[in-house]
Amino acid sequence: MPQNNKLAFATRSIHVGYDSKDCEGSLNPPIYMTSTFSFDSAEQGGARFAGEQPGHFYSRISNPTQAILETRLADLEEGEAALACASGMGAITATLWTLVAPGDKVLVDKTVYGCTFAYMEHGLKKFGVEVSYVDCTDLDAVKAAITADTKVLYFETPVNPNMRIMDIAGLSALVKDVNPEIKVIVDNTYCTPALQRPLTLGADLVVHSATKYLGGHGDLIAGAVIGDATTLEQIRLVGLKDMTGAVISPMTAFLILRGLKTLDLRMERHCSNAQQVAEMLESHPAVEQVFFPGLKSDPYHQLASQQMSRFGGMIALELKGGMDAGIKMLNKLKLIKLAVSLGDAETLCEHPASMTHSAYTPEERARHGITEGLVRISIGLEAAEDIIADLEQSLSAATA
Ligand code: 7XF
Repeated sequence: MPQNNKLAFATRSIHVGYDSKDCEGSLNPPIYMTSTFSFDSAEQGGARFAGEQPGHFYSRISNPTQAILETRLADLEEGEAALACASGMGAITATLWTLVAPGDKVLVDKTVYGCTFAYMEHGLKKFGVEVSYVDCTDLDAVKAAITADTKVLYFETPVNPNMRIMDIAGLSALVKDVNPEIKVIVDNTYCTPALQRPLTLGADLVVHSATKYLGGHGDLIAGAVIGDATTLEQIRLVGLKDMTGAVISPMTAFLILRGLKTLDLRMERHCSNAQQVAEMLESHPAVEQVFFPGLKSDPYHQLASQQMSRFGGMIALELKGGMDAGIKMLNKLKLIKLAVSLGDAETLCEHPASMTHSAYTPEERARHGITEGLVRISIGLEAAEDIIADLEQSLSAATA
């Protein structure tokens, strides 16, 4: 395929990194199920281990199926290089273990996915890394929190689960102005590069749970990090190879390549379904508040319009009856699955306080902006009217 960056996103999601001419015309890339690679000579093996010669030598470091996925992900996020990992947590931990040392400081937005918080709070801190939390929607607060030891600014946007939105360009410019060495890391799981490309807005690294929209079918666990080639090589050789071993399997890499072929198409449908659902919820008498940047009433609507091409497929809401009403509603769902994870064809609904964000204590949740009554919906690819009908019946049943 022509390496022509003028090809549209949807086309690149299907073609980049693989040419069937290289593999006997096979339309889909081969799945290289191998742990090791034989050498032509002892010298060649030594040169590959020393990094003096390109080529695969052991699948904990690289594998040809994984390499196709990495080329494609780097292209879609507009980065130089990518590393695919065994999970989103594998990608996040491999990245941070590579970038920080005892005494360094990591600045984290006050609300992040539960296990990311647990890793920061209990993992990094245990090894002498200082972690502090800041409201990244407040640029002055971020500026004031940066010290000489700060190595990383880390945030999600939109935030899991409360849908706050960060100004990626504003935060990146601010950080670089204070100290260009600080790495700005954005978790782009909720948007995917189909909707938002943080590297083009000034961020240094993007991390993903590829378990979600990138894979897109709820049948795998995987992650990725994308950024400049030098940092990615360090993450591969330190964070992945030596510190986590969180290597993706070739089969999983293949499944993500398959999922990526429909990423653009799927995101379009997730977004249009979510817009319709959010508008229904906003006018529903049982609903106290809807958190969705596509609503004109949402405080982040303007910012989201600038940095996202569409508003995504994730919605959070609070019911008038608080947590009790939320739990009742979850228990009344019929079509919609009561499950964590997101970005699947099936609409999934969950209760962050007791599920995805249960790694926070109740006090921490209160401090970090996660309310006990919040309900999260990952809008799937079913017909919007069927999703809406199930939500309407569950809301009526829960508030009857
Ligand atoms: O290691 P994973 O592939 O599950 O990815 C971790 C992860 C990283 N970043 C974000 C924004 C995530 O949402 C996740 C995983 N979140 C799932 C969820 O919120 O439903 C995990 C289910 S407990």
